[in-house]
Amino acid sequence: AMLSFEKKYRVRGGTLIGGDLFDFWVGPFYVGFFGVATVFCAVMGTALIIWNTAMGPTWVLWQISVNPPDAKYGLGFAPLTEGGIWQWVSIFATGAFISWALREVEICRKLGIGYHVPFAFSFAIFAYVTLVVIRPVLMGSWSYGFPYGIFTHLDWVSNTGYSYGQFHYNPAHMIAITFFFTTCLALALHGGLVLSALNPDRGEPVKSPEHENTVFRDLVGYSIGTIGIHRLGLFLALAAVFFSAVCMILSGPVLAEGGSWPEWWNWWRNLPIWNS
Ligand code: BCL
Ligand code: UQ2
Repeated sequence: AMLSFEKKYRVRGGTLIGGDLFDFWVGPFYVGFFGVATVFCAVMGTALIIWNTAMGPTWVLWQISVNPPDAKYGLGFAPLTEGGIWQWVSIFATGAFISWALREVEICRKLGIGYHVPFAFSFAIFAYVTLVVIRPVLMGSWSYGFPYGIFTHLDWVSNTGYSYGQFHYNPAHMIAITFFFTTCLALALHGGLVLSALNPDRGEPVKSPEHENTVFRDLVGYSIGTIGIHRLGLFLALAAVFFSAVCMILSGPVLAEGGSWPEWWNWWRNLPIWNS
């Protein structure tokens, strides 16, 4: 069913490519050139994963894995059954993610709103591309990409972490984690505050943003404000993902594989202030 406001916002135009050709909806979904591109890439990637699985050794869901090539193939194309499928899945995955972001852009243009949503999603894409393209290219081999499997990607994270000693000592990883946790704090405060104002006792009127401001002014002497909390939330979430990508560029391309994050901190231990 079409919601009452939906019709009003189904306007022509705003497309980046294809003009009017794909400018239509299927049910609630806007299609556009990039809707077609996303579906194409997603179907191709999924078909490749199923094909890879059909060649064995298992259909057990959490053990299925599409693995990157061996290090001996460097940055070249590998034979399909020796990592080539992983390379094509990566290409189609990247194609699907970027198409999805551009479809978001087209929708924003239609509505005449800001590009905050595709801008934010581009950070997630950047983190993915960092892991399977930027870092492998900087390290000289596609073998550094992570495998597409439930258990196998967990094993990759663990193995990769331990090949730099103690990964908790990675400074950008520390910052990323701190931003992730702060994001949760901010959303808990925000969700809690909004619900507390909008769900008064039975018979009581709904409370205003001034009540919301007052809670935090009484509590901590400061309110960031109703727009401010959303700016803060977006910043915290994007910074979390950005520093995650940075932490993986530091692990390998900067601090060579087999290096040690705990030992990296020796510059601090050796500062002349306490080391004389
Ligand atoms: Mg660590 C990474 C936290 C312990 C090794 N680690 C991360 C970061 C995050 C984190 C900061 C992952 C988030 C991220 O980047 O997302 N680690 C973390 C925490 C602890 C921790 C909180 C903890 O102990 C409490 N880590 C350890 C231990 C090491 C370790 C000490 C192992 C022994 N950690 C590593 C390694 C890595 C991390 C190695 C990383 O590679 C990772 C990282 O930084 O990656 C950049 C980024 C988000 C993405 C990449 C997702 C992209 C999504 C794409 C664009 C869209 C997908 C669409 C989807 C397919 C479609 C869905 C279908 C629809 C729903 C229908
Ligand atoms: C706020 C405000 C909101 C909010 C929240 C605050 C009326 C509805 C949660 C309070 C936020 C503060 C004090 C900043 C906290 C800082 C960090 C780093 C978590 O003032 O305005 O709008 O939802």
